Amino acid sequence: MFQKLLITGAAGRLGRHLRGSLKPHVGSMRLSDVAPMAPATDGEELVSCDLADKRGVDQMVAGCDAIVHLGGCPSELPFEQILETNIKGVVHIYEGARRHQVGRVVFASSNHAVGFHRQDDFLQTDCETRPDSYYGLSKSFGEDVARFYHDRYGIESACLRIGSCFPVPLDRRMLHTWLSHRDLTELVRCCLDAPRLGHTIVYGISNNRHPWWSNEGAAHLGYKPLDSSEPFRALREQQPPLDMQDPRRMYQGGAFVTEGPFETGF
Ligand code: NAI
Ligand code: 15L
Repeated sequence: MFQKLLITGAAGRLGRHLRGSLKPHVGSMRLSDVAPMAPATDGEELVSCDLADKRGVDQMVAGCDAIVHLGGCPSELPFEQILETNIKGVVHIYEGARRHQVGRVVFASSNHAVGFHRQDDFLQTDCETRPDSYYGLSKSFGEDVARFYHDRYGIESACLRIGSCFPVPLDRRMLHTWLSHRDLTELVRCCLDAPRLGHTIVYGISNNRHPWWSNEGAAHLGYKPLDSSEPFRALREQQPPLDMQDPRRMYQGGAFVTEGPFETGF
């Protein structure tokens, strides 16, 4: 069991959930965000920190022995914003891990690292990345940062290509991509408990009936999802389907493949 787990993005949707659900699995937690967080309870410590601030991140990481890195922009934005939060942020986290001998990082990557694969493709964990946005590029970059810090410094990582982690699937696409909160916890717990992690890529999905992704390549984690999007099928199929030629229906990334361009910085 890790003695002090750092969770970044702890004020966010997934962070708030994992803050509660991971508690029994770790000694104590350091919770960090730029946004306000609920007051600390037993075994918790709060640190306000901008991921773009290298020195601040370095201090935040000191004294932790594992990191769950959720912080950053969760959707498409102009490049300059993605650069500050997601791209600099992930490098600062791994630099902190290197400097303070943190052995294990769980990185919230995203399905948008592979979002320009077609919806009729079935992807393995070692498929080509095909980012669908600046956001997707930042996640694909983060996966490469994780690989570099493993090859060079031996820091172990799990890069979670999370599908759609919401209380329930919200639309037809999410019948394929949904990850329940309970399965998210189980997946992160498996990544923290695995005796050997190396550099692992794993899809964050529940046991959905028609998935686009296989976790065969990450079987060593022992992740066994308990939930499925199937009970929501009838409800979500009441929504009208998109046209077959609509890029949001052709590609796995859905609406992300059509976001932008952002005319900034000219
Ligand atoms: P969220 O937006 O609710 O949480 C992200 C948190 O990061 C926020 O609390 C925000 O204040 C913080 N943050 C943003 N910029 C920051 C900065 N510069 N410095 C410090 N903190 C900063 O997003 P959510 O849904 O909880 O996602 C968490 C992570 O999981 C994100 O990295 C997202 O890309 C990833 N993810 C989430 C999916 C989902 O379905 N919720 C799907 C795929 C990936
Ligand atoms: C993501 O990466 C986003 O963070 C999340 O808000 C959803 O949009 C999700 O992907 C998705 O693809 O449904």
